[in-house]
Amino acid sequence: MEKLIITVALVGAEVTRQQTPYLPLSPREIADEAKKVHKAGASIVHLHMRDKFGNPSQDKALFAEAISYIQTETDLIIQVSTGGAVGMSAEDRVQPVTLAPEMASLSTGSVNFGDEVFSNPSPMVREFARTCLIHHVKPEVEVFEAGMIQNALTLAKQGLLQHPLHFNFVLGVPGGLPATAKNLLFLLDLIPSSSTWTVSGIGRHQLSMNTLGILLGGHVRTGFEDNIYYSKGVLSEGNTPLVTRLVHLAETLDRSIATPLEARKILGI
Ligand code: KMH
Ligand code: ZN
Repeated sequence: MEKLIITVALVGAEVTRQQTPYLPLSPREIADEAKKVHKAGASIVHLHMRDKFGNPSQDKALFAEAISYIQTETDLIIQVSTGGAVGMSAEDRVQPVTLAPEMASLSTGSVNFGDEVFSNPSPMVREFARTCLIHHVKPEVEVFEAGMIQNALTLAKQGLLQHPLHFNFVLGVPGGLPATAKNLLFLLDLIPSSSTWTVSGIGRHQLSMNTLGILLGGHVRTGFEDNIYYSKGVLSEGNTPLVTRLVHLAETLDRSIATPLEARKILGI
């Protein structure tokens, strides 16, 4: 099997300091957290930003500040979010892509998201994909529901996504596809064989989905965006313990860990 790429979604858009005091918020705090997970074995950081009140923000200046620290202090692959938070405008969401990071997330369909709707109409997704192409940014296709794979294949046919595609299966969002082994295997059957893939599990499903990713030859995403607990009722004291546990688990299961340089080769960046 290929070496394992560990992505860390350091902060997300929904988690609050009330839920965990370990959540990084400012660009400097996010960069410090990135440095720690880099040391622990991560090769990609998935970035969201927060404004000075801790609210989710797609402000390009906040991204630019965090990216500049991370690029100076590590060789991590930076993946900006184009999902932002539910209800943000398309113009806001796409802003960080224009900084030309190496990667950006790209959700290729709409999905219920708790009591809300994470809205991704096709014309908007095409526009985001076009912006990625213009800035030479590799999209990570975020799959919350099976139909989003077909939408990505349609984008590829239209020349808006380039093979080999890279998918992230985000399983266990309330309103989306549940985090089960059967669902993961079903999704794997739908992607082109040239693709790379990673898997994220929400909440208590994070560790089980990551374990399947390691065993099945995929890659894994961990981090506070998806889960703030180390074990039932016990908060993780930062993102790093989640990464360290995955490194041990992967090594126990005979998967070695990709450096950022090796991850770039695997993903064709
Ligand atoms: N915050 C969610 C509504 C992404 O980063 O691309 C969407 C999200 C996906 O986080
Ligand atoms: Zn995200």
